[in-house]
Amino acid sequence: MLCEIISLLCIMMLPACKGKGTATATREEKSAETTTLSPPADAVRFVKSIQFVSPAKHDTCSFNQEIKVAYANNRRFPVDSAHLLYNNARVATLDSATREYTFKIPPGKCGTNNVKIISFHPGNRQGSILQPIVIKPDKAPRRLAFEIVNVYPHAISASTQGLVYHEGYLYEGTGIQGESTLRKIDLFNNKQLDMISLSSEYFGEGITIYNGKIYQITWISRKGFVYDLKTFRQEATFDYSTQGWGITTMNDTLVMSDGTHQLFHLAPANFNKTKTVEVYDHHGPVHSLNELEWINGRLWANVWLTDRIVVIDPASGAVVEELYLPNMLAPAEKVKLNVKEDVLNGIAHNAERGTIYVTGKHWPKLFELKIK
Ligand SMILES: [Ca+2]
Repeated sequence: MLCEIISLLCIMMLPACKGKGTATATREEKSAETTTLSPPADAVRFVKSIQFVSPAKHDTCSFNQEIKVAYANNRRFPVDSAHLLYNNARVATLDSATREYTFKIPPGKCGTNNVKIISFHPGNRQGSILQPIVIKPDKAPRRLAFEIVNVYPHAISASTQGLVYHEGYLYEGTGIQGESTLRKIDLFNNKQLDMISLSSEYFGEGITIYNGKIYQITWISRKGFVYDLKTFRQEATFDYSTQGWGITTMNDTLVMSDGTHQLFHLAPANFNKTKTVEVYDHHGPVHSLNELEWINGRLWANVWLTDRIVVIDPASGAVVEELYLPNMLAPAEKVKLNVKEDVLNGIAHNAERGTIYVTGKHWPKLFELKIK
């Protein structure tokens, strides 16, 4: 009965059906169901009448791939017709004899999407089923070519977790408990202009700049800090519910990674989560997204423990380009690093020069790259 009632409410609330409203209304509806002895003759009655044959829950498809949707009905409920919906938009109306339909997945968002069927039965009865499926891009990312246009010294004390270039200066957030800092660097004169240390309980992670403030997140403390850009004076703290890995500014939105394949949109004013984007390439979810940078309409992300930077379409979450940076350091430089920890991390964008800066944890060098 509960399923029937939830189905009823989902249909009543089309096109969007989720969250607290359903639970509240369910109680009201349950009450109505038990107190009404004879509903009006023309009222729609919602029944558990159909089930999916395909796709299976969390089946994976690609954009532009054809998907066969098939369903079966309970013999007690012959079907007059049915609507097939994809993400709550109607794809087709099926007649009484048709139980399957094939359609092409339109380009949209990666990750979880929904197929839904609403069935219509004699006696003003309706059924409804919903199946989550997983969608990934249909194309491999384009591999970017690059040239190194400058090499700068980088402090080997810095376990780079966040990197931003802003109005002539490089800002760096570093990690490790007891060693975490925020730094301002004059790259062109090889001078560290400012540095503050985080309290030893915090493992510093990504940084970004928005509206004259620096935002710095921490790994597992679920605590972030807001500093004045010029003075480095801490002005506020904020909380969030996930791990903190990377952060960047996308127009008026902060975007944060937590080491999974998800990116979270956060409102700078209150740090409330406004959207979640799932990042996929043509193989599947891209896990371990780390340091971030917003460059020319795309989100760039280091993939933790790899030499790979992925370039993400912010709307769909699809990895559209990728940059591989192996062997940036000479063997003599690499032997001084902890190979398991001191990986490529840190992306900053110099919009005036049309270049990007990359480095790694405890790397002795920072590279300026031009993408070809
Ligand atoms: Ca960055």
